[in-house]
Amino acid sequence: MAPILSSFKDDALIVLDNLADRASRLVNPAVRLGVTGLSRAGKTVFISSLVHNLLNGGRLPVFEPIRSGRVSKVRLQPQPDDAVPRFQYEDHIAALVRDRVWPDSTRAISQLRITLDYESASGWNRMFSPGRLSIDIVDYPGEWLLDLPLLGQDFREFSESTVRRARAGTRATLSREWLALASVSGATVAADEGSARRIAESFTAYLQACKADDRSLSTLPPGRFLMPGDLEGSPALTFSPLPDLPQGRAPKGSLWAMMERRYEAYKTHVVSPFFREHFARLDRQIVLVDALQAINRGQEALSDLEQALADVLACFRPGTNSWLSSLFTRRIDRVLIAATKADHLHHESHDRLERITARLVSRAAERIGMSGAGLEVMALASVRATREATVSHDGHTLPVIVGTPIAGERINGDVFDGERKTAIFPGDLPEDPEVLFEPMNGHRVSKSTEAECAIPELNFVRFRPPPLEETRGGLKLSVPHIRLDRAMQFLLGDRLA
Ligand SMILES: Nc1nc2c(ncn2[C@@H]2O[C@H](COP(=O)(O)OP(=O)(O)OP(=O)(O)O)[C@@H](O)[C@H]2O)c(=O)[nH]1
Ligand SMILES: [Mg+2]
Repeated sequence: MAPILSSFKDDALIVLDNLADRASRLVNPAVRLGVTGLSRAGKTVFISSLVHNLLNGGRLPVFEPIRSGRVSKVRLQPQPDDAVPRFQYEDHIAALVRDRVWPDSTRAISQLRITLDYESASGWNRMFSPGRLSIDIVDYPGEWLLDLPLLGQDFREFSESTVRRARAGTRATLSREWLALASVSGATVAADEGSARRIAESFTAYLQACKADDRSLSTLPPGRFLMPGDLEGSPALTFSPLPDLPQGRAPKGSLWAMMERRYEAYKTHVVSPFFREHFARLDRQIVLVDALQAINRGQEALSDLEQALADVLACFRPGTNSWLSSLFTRRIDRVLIAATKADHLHHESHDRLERITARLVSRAAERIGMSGAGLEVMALASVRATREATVSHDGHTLPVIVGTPIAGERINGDVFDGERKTAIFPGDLPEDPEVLFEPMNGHRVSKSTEAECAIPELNFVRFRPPPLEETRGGLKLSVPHIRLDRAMQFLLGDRLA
């Protein structure tokens, strides 16, 4: 294994960055909160709602500094890093609150600083602390995080692990064309731009097919192949892992040598700067997971998500022997894994969603010694788009959720116009998470065991963001949520103590 990054240069840069951060914090205390998750997991909505609730005195009873009334002033301030795009809070919140549409997808890193003036809870601290904390929120794609392990893999290791996964399960069908093309060309043929591009395109098409596949499949690295941004078409993105590499080194002038060089360029120019400039400087991290979607898609999707989360967690708590641990004195000391969009379920199922999410990360957390302090799992909705109710049906009382389906959504052939409300029975999650993880349980054994064994059929409808309630005086309240305050308490509470 070649710990490419553990060069003196990178080490020193990270240490210097951290020292500079620390020095500026003596004057202006700040905490860097990373918000990540795969695309569409709910990052933009989470940050918008969190900031809106802080700025507008939202209902945050579990967030102690707010509950106890110690926070006197909250405001947005210019962010510390001039080279990073600003998180466009005003646009996103206008979409959510004014237009009642979900904000547009965002494809790159962005940052926002929110500053709180507060009175410390302890008399001792009140004497010394300036009572001001800046929270620098950094929104970045989870796909970039999945790239970090590449820093510790050479081209051969990267090729082997990618090809192994491509030959297993559902992926085997999706990868056929790419693998055939890459095998026919052969690693040792002379390099030429045309075939390099064709193989790279075929590899990218395979990654896209995995992502689009309904049955399952979390994202695989390299992350920028799915979100190229301004790198589209550059050599650093025109490579592919190669199957069945022969022993020894890549022959000079071969396709293999060309791919290897470009893979290294990807690490140097894409992965390493992200690691150094952003990831290594975070203090706290929330990883948003669309667990409901994976549950709905079935067992293979769940185990795929479990694997992706294991890869993600390994970035936060590198083991003593790993390439990452040699690199930075760990700064991230709290990680929250949050299942989002819990408002698609009746509250009776929220704890169950939480248990399923905990099961998704428990094995990985144990393996890397991260269970317990520093890691928490919860189910939340950054924006609560539904209300709860009950309806009577055939003499039974059913718990339902009520909301306005997005225009064009269908339920049993009924097409919604974006104005009409409806009540749906969302379905139940199983009490025992294990049921979802054992392959056999997907097959219904007999009528009598169906109730215990069946994978739940969740009714999934996309709802519009809710209208904001008004006070009697006509004042709009803040965005409604589920357990957002609990997340804030875990991530930030101690820094405002
Ligand atoms: N009902 C409900 N839907 C949500 C919630 N959060 C996110 N969503 C839905 O999930 C979609 C994606 O949310 P975003 O916040 O844009 O996700 P993202 O992670 O920023 O996505 P990218 O920018 O594409 O990476 C939204 O358009 C909503 O449809 C929530 O708390 N409740
Ligand atoms: Mg986004």
